[in-house]
Parts: sequence; structure tokens; C-alpha cells
Amino acid sequence: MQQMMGREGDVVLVNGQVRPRLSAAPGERERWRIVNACPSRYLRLQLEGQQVQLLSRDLGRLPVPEESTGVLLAPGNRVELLVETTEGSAKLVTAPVDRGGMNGMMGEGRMGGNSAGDDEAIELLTFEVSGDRAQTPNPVPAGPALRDLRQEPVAARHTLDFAMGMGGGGAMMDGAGSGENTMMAFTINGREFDAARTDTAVAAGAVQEWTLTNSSPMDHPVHLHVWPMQIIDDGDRNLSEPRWQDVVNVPARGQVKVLIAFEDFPGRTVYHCHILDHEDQGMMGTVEAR
Ligand SMILES: [Cu+2]
Repeated sequence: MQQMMGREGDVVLVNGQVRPRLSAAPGERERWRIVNACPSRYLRLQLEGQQVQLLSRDLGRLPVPEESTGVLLAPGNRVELLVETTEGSAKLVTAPVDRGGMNGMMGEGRMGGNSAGDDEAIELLTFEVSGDRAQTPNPVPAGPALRDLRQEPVAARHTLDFAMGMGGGGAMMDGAGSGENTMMAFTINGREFDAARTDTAVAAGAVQEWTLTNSSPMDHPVHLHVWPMQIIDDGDRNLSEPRWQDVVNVPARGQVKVLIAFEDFPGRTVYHCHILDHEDQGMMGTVEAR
């Protein structure tokens, strides 16, 4: 069951340590580079009592840092935060994230506790700010504007559907009510991963629009190797500003739209769910730019 939801484990480490303690002087500006290297756990980071801005998301810095009270990281996502320190003791916590679950997939009433994730915030580290006040740092300079692929012609469109169903080569599970073991399949467009098969062929150098749909009851964070994705619709709305990521969360029963410029690298690579248990159970496909 845990393998199908994506195993989260019981302990979250920060740089290999359990709840480490960091220290700083008041009035400093620090840059925190963060990667969610958890195999399945989503993080919603909050650092109470400190002034936090989002400087960059996944692959590059934003033109202007954004005020931030909490930042959501699916597995594989990265951020850079600017932390302007205030005297006191603060805790970095990860708040609960609802990423769906197996409800509705197994019949009724048999499985207890079958949604993923914790119900309570988890403390990740303690941040102690004390001592002499640091010199006020200079303002953060603006960064370059981000490329916007919406101003470029779209050569082709594809839809990838991320799904879960019975009958695959994934984890063994007890079939609801039947007493027999069945296999759960994790698929993209109905197929489990086959390294020998090319699933999506694209023209090298061209821009494509991909619609990533999720017909399962769990979120899937989708990662494309090599080429970054510009998110144009995150499932809730069309985005007005250019937003670039290399992992994008596709909500349960939802969809997102991305633009991709298949530049710089002709060849073959993969896309996959970044919940590694899902990837290992088949939720991965191949793409070739030629
Ligand atoms: Cu997944």
C-alpha cells in the first residue's frame, strides 16, 4: 500500500541531520538553496518570524524576488530563498500537503488511512538569530527577464495522461474483497515504461505544447529530463508571468499545460513521475528529439 502511495518514511533529514540548528546575526540576508530530495514526500516550507522571499524556482532566478509565506516543493523541485534575519528563535517546518490517495480505487471500507502524507506540521530545523546586528545589505538587483515561449510558434501538441489502474507489473496488493493478489499499473497514455520503445518523437529545435493530464486520485509531479518546461496553465488558472520549472505537479483528476523548446540536445531521454515509487512501477516514458 505504501509503495503505491509513494513511501514517505518517518524522518525528514536536512543535510543528513535530524532537526539541525543554524545560527545567524540579526539583519543579515542569506540565500538558502533548497532541493526536495525526498523520494515521495511533498514539502510546504514555512519559516515563521523571519522575512522570506522567493528568489528562484527550479532552474533560474526570478526577475524580482517574490514575497513568500510558504513554498510548496514536490519531489525534485528546487527553490532559492532570501532570508532577512530577525532576532529570535525560528523553526523551519513543513506543513501537511494533501496529494490525494488511494480512496475510490480499492472498493469501500477495506483500507484505513489510505491517503498519503502526514496530518501535522513537521519541524525540520531551528534557526537561532542573535548577536550584534549586521550591516543592512544592499537592495537585491533585478534579474534578466524570463523567456516567454507564448510569443513563439507552437510546432505540435501532445497529451500525456498519467493513470493508475489494475493489471500492471507494479506492487503486489490484495484485491479488494477478492482475496486474490492483483497488480497496480502506473502508466502514461496507458503504457508502462519500456526503455526500448520511443513514446514521443519531437522535432529538434521546435516548441511544443504538452497537456499533462492526471486521471488518477493522487497527484503526480512530472519531470522532463534535459528541457525545462514553461508552465502556462497550472491547473487552476492561466499564468500571466513566465514560469519555468523542471518538475511540475499535476493535481489528482486535474491537468496542466506546458510549453517546451526542444533545443540544444538532439537525442533520447525520459519523462517520469518524480514520486520514485511510481516511476519504478512504470510511470515513465521516453522522448526523442531528432
Ligand atoms: Cu506519481
